Amino acid sequence: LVTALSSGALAQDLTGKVIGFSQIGSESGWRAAETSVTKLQAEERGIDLKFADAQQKQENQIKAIRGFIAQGVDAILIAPVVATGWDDVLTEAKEAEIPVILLDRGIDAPEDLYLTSVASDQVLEGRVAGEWLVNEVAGEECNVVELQGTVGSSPAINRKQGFEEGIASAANITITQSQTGDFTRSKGKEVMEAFLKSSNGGADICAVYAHNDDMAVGAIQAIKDAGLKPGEDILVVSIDAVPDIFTAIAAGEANATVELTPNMAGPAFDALAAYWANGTEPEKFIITESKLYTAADDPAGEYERRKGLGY
Ligand code: GYE
Repeated sequence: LVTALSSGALAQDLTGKVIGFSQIGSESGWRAAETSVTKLQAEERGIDLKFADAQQKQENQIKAIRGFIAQGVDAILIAPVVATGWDDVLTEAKEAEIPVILLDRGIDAPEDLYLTSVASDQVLEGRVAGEWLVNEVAGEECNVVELQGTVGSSPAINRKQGFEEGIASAANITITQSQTGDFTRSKGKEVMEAFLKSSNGGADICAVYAHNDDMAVGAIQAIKDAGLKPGEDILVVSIDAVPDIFTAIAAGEANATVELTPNMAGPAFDALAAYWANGTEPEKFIITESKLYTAADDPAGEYERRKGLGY
C-alpha cells in the first residue's frame, strides 16, 4: 500500500522518534489524503506521530508548534496555511534545535529556519493548466473565471501566477473574474454561482480554472444547477488529481487536472533519517512531480488506483 507511494528505497526504521505534524485542517480531499498518507508513512517507519489539526487557523498552528517544542519532539512537520508570519515560532524551534520540515506549502522566511521543504512546483502547476487551455481552445475567444485558493497561501499565489504565465501568449484568452473559494467545495460552488449570475447566466464564460479539484467539483455543481453542461459549455481545469475529479472527468464534466502527490511526508521522513544517521543536509527544496491528466488518461482507472493508495 504505502510502498507504492514511496520513492522506491526501503523506508528507514525510525522507531523511538517522536515527530509533531501541524496540519492545516481538512479543507479538501487532497488534504485528507495527505493526512492519511502521512500517518501511514509514519507507521511504516515506527515513528510516534503527534498530529494537530489547526482548522485553517495560523494561530492554532503556532500554538501546536509551541506545544511540540515544549514536549521536546525530535522533529516538526508543518503544512503552513499562509506564507507569512512564521519567523518567531520557527526561531523558537531552531533555538530548541528541533529540525522543521515544511510540507506542501511555502513560506516567506529565511531559509535557515527550516531543514527542507517538500512541495510541488506550484507555479509550474498553474502554467501546465494554462497551457492545456491554450491548446484546448486553439485560438477561439475564451473568457476564464478563476477560483483562487486560500488568500495568502503559497499555492493560491503561485498557481495564479503560473496560469497567467501559461496563457500569456494567447491574446484570445482573458481572465474576466477571479475570487477566492478557500480551497473548499462549498465555497467553490458559492463563488461560481456568483460568477455565473454576473456573466449572462454563464453564456459569457468559456472556462473555469480552479486552484484545486474540490473547488472545481463545487463549480461543476453550480454550472449544472444553472442548466449548463460542465466540461462542454464551460471547460473545467483544476489541480490535485483527487479521486472525485476523475469521476467528473470520466463523466465528461471536467476536462483536465494537474497531479500533486499526497505523499509529502515520505520524502520528509527520508530526509530526517539521513540527517540523523550522518548529518546529511537535504536539498533545501524537494520538488514533487506535476503531471497533467485528461479524459485520454483512463480516468476510471486513475480513480481506482488512488482509492488503493490511501486517499
Ligand atoms: O492543492 C489543496 C489544499 O497546499 C498544495 O492545499 C496544497 C493545497 C492543495 O487544500 O487541495
